[in-house]
Amino acid sequence: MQNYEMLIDGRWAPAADGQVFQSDNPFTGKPWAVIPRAGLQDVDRAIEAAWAAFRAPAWRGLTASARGLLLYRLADLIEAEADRLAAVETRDNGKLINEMRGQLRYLPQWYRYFGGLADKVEGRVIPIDKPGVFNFTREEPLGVIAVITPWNSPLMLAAWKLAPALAAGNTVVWKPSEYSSASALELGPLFEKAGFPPGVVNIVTGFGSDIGDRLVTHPKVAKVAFTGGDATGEAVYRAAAKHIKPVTLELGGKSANIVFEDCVLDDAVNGVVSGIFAASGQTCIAGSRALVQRSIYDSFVEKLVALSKTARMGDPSADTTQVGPITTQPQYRKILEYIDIARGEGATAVLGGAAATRPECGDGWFVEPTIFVGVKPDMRIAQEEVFGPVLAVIPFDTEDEAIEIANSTQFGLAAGAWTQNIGRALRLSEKLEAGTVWINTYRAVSYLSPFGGYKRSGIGRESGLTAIKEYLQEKSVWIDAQGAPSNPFVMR
Ligand code: TXE
Repeated sequence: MQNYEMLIDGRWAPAADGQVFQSDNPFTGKPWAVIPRAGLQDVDRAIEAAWAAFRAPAWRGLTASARGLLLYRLADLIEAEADRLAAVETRDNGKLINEMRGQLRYLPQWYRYFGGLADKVEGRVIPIDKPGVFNFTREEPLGVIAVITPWNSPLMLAAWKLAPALAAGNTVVWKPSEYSSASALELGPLFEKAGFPPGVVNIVTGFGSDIGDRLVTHPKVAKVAFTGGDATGEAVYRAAAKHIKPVTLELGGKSANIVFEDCVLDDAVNGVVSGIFAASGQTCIAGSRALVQRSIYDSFVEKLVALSKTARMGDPSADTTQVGPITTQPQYRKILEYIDIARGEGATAVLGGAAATRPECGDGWFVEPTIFVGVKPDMRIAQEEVFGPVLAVIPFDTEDEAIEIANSTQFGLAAGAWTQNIGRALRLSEKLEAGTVWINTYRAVSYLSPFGGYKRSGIGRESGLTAIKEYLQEKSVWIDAQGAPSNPFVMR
């Protein structure tokens, strides 16, 4: 068992009341780490530390360029430790080592990109319509940001928030998921090594039910940046509203992967498989609905099943494994429940449809890659996020019908389409109600490109130039250079 401590105000410490919890390895089904279970006292201390650090000259007095440099150093340190951090994530959340290694090797780019952006945040001089008055704007940080992250891509989704928040000059209290806290605690020392002053980044571990509300509602927290489920996101939004706090929310989806008869069939099959079975479907952008044009429906489903059948399940730390375990036991149960719901609604599993009991799955929490046909767009299996390796296949006849079905859920995180017709690609890019539209590709993200949800999939954008605005507020400054007397009883 590995024992961890939390990072509060530059010091490593257990929870004030000594509470801990165990983190399980989803492949062995056994605990491997002991994590501090923070209580309200710990959260308060972390927020106070972040509040003080926000005002202290050691952080506030840094030039934006110097702040950027800290992020660059952090990026280099992460790069040097990427494979080790990836192994920790795989042990803790059961995702494939190949996937976690790829994420960890890529994520320094977020810290570099926003580090570079730190000193390019500029105000404006307004050609104001009042003679003798000078009006300009300042872009200022908000203060303490509560960063709340999930278990599926722990350090990657944290980087999407930490990098712009810190580049903009804020300080942070970060609560990773109770199912994947270890990698956050392994990352902690790198902030110190990079030279971030104590209290600028605090990491508290524990349960959303114990400390989530306090993090969100504490009066000294200026903003909440959250990725997680839509029900929790709604609770966070509601709690933040009590104090009129801004939020960035990324809440998952029910993304459609649309296959037209004019596609390159093998590419589309590959894309649909990658959309739903990579990461065992535990991604916010999972293409969990495949909409397939009726003229190619039978041949497409046949090829889809044939390829999906070949997926190698097993130990996520083996390079050759393609489908790993489900990260949490509640999630495992939820997926199996949805499989029952789909059957109850009249859908038919043409592949999988059960827990995986293959010998190579050991005692892990595995679900067989599952493909449902006979799905109607209004069924729960086609409307609700499962967050597992469960695909709903729905036929359509025309482009308009495909668009209508794709847009018929309350979510709008992403959508994919497979077509050789450029006109159709352009029409889809306009008509699909989703924050990301992929044509002839799927599951591509970059630090350069904005990411976020339409509709119930969330509020705000992460990555790309505009993301830093989520962590800034604009101030308008007026200077009267003329000093002319004016009537105090009317507006100037
Ligand atoms: O997520 P939660 P869970 C979806 C997916 C999954 C479902 C539930 O459908 O089945 O969410 O997963 C913290 N105030 N996604 O229960 O609860 C919690 O401790 C403040 C989609 O694991 O959303 C964790 O740190 N915070 C998703 C974080 O919220 C609270 C990724 C996310 O946990 C809180 C993961 C509260 N009241 C799951 N309650 C995506 N968008 O990628 C909990 N938390």
